[in-house]
Amino acid sequence: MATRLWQARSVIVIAQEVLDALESGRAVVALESTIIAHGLPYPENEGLAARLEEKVREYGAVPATIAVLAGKACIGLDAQELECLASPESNVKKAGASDLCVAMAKGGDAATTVSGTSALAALAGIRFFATGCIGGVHPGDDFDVSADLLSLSREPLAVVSAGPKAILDLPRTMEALESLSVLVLGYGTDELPGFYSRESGISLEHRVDTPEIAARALDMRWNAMEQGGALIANPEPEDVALPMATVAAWIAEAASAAKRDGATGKALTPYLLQFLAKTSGGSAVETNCALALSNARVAAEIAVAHSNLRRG
Ligand code: PSU
Ligand code: MN
Repeated sequence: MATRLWQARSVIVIAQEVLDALESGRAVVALESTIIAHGLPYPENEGLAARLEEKVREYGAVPATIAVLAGKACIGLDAQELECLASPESNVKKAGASDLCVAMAKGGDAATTVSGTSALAALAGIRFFATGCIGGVHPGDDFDVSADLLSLSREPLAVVSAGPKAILDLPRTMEALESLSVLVLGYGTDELPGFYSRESGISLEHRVDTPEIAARALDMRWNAMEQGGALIANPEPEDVALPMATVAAWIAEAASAAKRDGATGKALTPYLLQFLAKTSGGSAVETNCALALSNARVAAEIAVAHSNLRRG
């Protein structure tokens, strides 16, 4: 109801195709914009923005990329808006859930992180969201905890991700997810995927192997139990996975460079990703794009299974 009021005031703009799909119970998959504006270099980011939407459509769902543009919280962007986000000249801010209202009040542009995207997707009634990897607890600073974790706990959304980013302290991130009562579901795996590599050495308690079982578990969680979000941990495709030891060496280098250059707070994750893109000679970017596309496919498949279940 509240969303409708703000929609009427044109503060929250839901694309017509997304609105029609939501109203008729068809599958919708939210996509974030920070991975485009801050997570990947140009022009790979521009190509990925369009391919993520195509992938969602290919598997039968409607894509809704989310961002704040000229102060409007947009749920569903057109091709031109996607290009604008990816442009190196655009200089958009990075917005988590708590930053959204300021970007909206000032009429600014902001790319939304997992937490920012989740807040807006949940407002619109979207239940599925594909990203690359979520944020979490940064090593060496137990207070640098991404707002992504609290959003996962709060919003009834399934976020499909290749685990938390390998730049993080993965055991502490898993502990934080547990404390926040976030369901972590391994998708075709018993091990938490480690972003660029398929392994992390951390075993998962829950595993599902089909979109139908995932959809059924999520439906119980949200509709029978009235509980919050879930992380669907989907390992990247084998052909682009990088060896864990190589990635660990790059990350150690990236972390000391970040310290030297004083990259902290919101700038830290984009700094580390940019460093890895360079140090890996582009293979980190290739893997990041491939895993994001694989997550878009899985999110669409589960969203379609969930829509079929609800329409029964
Ligand atoms: N997945 C990627 N690349 C990214 C991100 C996700 O493959 O850049 C973004 C997401 O928007 C996520 C953010 O929410 O990184 C985490 O930032 P921070 O650690 O500052 O919360
Ligand atoms: Mn942080």
